[in-house]
Amino acid sequence: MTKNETVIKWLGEMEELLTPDKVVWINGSEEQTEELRKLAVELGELTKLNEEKLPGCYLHRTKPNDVARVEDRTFICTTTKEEAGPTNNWEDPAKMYKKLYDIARGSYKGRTMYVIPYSMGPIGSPLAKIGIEVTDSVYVVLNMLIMTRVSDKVMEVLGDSNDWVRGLHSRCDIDPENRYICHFPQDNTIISVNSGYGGNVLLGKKCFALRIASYQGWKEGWMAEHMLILGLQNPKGEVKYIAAAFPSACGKTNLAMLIPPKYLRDKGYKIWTVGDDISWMRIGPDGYLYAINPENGFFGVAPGTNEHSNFNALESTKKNTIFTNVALDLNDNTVWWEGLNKNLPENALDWKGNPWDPAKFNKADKTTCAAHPNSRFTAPAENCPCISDEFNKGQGVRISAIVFGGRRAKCAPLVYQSKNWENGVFVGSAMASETTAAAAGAVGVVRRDPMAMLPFCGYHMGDYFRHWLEMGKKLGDKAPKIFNVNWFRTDDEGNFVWPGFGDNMRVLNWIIDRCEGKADATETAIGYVPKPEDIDLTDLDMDMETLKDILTVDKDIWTKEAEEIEEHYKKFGDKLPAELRAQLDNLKANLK
Ligand code: OXD
Ligand code: MN
Repeated sequence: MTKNETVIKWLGEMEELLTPDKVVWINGSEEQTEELRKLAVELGELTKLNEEKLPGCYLHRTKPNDVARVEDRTFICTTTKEEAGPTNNWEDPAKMYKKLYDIARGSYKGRTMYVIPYSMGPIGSPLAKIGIEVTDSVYVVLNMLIMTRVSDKVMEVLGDSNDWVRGLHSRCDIDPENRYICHFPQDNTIISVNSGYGGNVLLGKKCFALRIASYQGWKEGWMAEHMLILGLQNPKGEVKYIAAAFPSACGKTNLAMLIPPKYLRDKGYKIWTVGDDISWMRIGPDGYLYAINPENGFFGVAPGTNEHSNFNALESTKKNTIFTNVALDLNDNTVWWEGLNKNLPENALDWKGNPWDPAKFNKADKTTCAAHPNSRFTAPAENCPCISDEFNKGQGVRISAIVFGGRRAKCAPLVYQSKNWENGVFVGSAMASETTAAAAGAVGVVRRDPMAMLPFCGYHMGDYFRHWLEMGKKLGDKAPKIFNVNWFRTDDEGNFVWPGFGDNMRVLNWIIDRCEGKADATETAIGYVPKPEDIDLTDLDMDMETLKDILTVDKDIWTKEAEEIEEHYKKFGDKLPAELRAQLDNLKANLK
């Protein structure tokens, strides 16, 4: 299938280690894909759904012990522990290879080794990269066929190059005690054993496109970020692009596919989606920052997705989609999840495949849910009604603004602009979100998640901050402007003040106006905050006083915040760039 010596050698080693009965190359053709779907149904890995209502859609259930990413079993295996840094689990590469090979040895016996050559990013794009994943799971193959670009052309583009990422996935016994998701950034290698859950086994996604790619970006002078990419079109038809990073449960997919309020739609405003999770960014020949979404589909959280919260995401799941761990409505062989609609199915199986009793459903008790709270849809990006024309173009979109955000009840204002790139890196490095009642544990606990990359940065975070600063120096005055948003300010009763969802467009418009020098701002201790009159409240049931309130920067709260950032920074020791320490000192001085 290939003349590439490096590929032939590695695949030979994999065959010898895993001892499959046969080897099948995946080529992305509809014919082969259809055969694999049929096989998956025969094997009981997929259930075919109602062909009229959900054409080409299937349901999959994972083992109940295997429903989410496992951060405590995720390792960065660099030569030294120092290189992986204080925020990653580390193990010596030689020791880890031995352990994983011992676990995986012979594990494909009686099974097929599928070889998936895939491109992250449009095939042949100068911003794209190639990977090869071997797996013994048809479910993984079918998901990779949606999430990445798989085709014979990938091997043509690779030629005899050694610049490709090796990925070994073996289901083994889905044993949680022996589950490991390991990265060897210095060898371009990923090994994942004993899991069948997407985030652990679709190796193109978090493992390659973030952990390995962040390391590659550091070495090669580009950036791999946990960011959505959207295009904002104004009534003149001009489109400006924004990349935005949020920790999980802050509505990234919703923002990426936002539908503007009616009065803005009527004027001709529109949002185009380029990506909902990952952004690869490089400096283009003109000196500006360009981004591609390396993925080809959406691996989105199902619960809470409905026609009001995210019409475009829901539409994306109406054909050729694989649902994982949602409920099966036996009445019409379709799927259901909490928050899809108010019609709790009377005759359904829950995500474990057991009969589900809607009478026992209690919103506050996750164990009574029909769908697992982390149940997912794997949907082709091309299904999305607002997918950008640029999505399949390899040159990337020029990023005007980078946006950070998190859930903060009282601290961060609705939106503010950092004073410059260095100050923006400081804002990103201090990013945090508060836990909600929806998750187990105490409510309101602040978790620092720099650039939303805490679980995804493949090297020392101090070096990662340094890399951001270096990129800013290279970009100079062509650098995107950096902003921070907070949709989650609450009133004294704990209710969200800002309506969020489509109305976030009002904030995005201010951001773009700032980038174009069209909007004014007030300088505060933390950065530039909008003048209240510059956030358009047309058709919104909100008065100026309320808006002013969520734009305030409270000095006492921020003084405490600065102390917490100081604590957070201690973790990075002498790898913390002096520029960021100076930014913190500056913030403290501004607050006096
Ligand atoms: C995801 C995540 O699945 O960030 O995208 O956890
Ligand atoms: Mn993500």
